[in-house]
Amino acid sequence: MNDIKLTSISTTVFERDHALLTGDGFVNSVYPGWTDCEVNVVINEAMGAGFCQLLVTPEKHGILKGQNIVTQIFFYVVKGSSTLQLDNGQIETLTKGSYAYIPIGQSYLFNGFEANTQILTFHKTFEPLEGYSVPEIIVSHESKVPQTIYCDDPDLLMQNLLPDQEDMAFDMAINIFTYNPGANLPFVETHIMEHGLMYLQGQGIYRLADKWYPVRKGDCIWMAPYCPQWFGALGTEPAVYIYYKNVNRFPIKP
Ligand code: UGY
Ligand code: MN
Repeated sequence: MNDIKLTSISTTVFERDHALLTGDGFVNSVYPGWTDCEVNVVINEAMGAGFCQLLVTPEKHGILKGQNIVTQIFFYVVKGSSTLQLDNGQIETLTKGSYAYIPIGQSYLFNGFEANTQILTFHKTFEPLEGYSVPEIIVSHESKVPQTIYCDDPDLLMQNLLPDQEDMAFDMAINIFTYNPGANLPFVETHIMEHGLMYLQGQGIYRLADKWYPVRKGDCIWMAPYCPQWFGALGTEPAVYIYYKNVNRFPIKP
């Protein structure tokens, strides 16, 4: 029998208040200043989001270069490695699990990529807060960030990659959430904050609004403000995702 390929099948879902982006529908875009790389705009204002989430796959000689004027960028190395050069001439080597937060007013230059490097980025227009200055650059690695117990459940472990809870200057949080096998969110969350996330490991079931989706490593999700959300981990290894959340700014401007 002939092997018939059904090209009309996709696991991607797009709803008014959430989306599941599994990568099967990605079509490359171009990002000015980023050369010799595949850029997938996974989440963007065009779909109703208040931020952007990109997945970048650079060639070895690719370059990601830019200057942040009104939009801050968080870079996370999903796999591979690269070099990052900052405004002050400082040069950093980033490996899997490394991250760099580049605030407004700063430029960046990533190059020297290892083969098959993949970089996840979150972009948010910075909202200044009276009495606070713009945050500083942060370059670190997830292994340096302690895991804390979430909602009194020792099987739910949270890492805050940015110091948004100690410093109101930050208007975005980027966290890594680890669920031990069988662990789940203790209730269906419904909140003003928005999320963009990517699975780094494992699998489970995500409830978004009134729908239930199987999710696994590599999948990305957008959750609009007030989208009811719940996750339960399945399988034998921990389920891990990195996610964005807008924080520290009351939605009504003074
Ligand atoms: O921080 C959060 O709101 C997080 N608990 N939400 C989520 O994982 N969907
Ligand atoms: Mn949430």
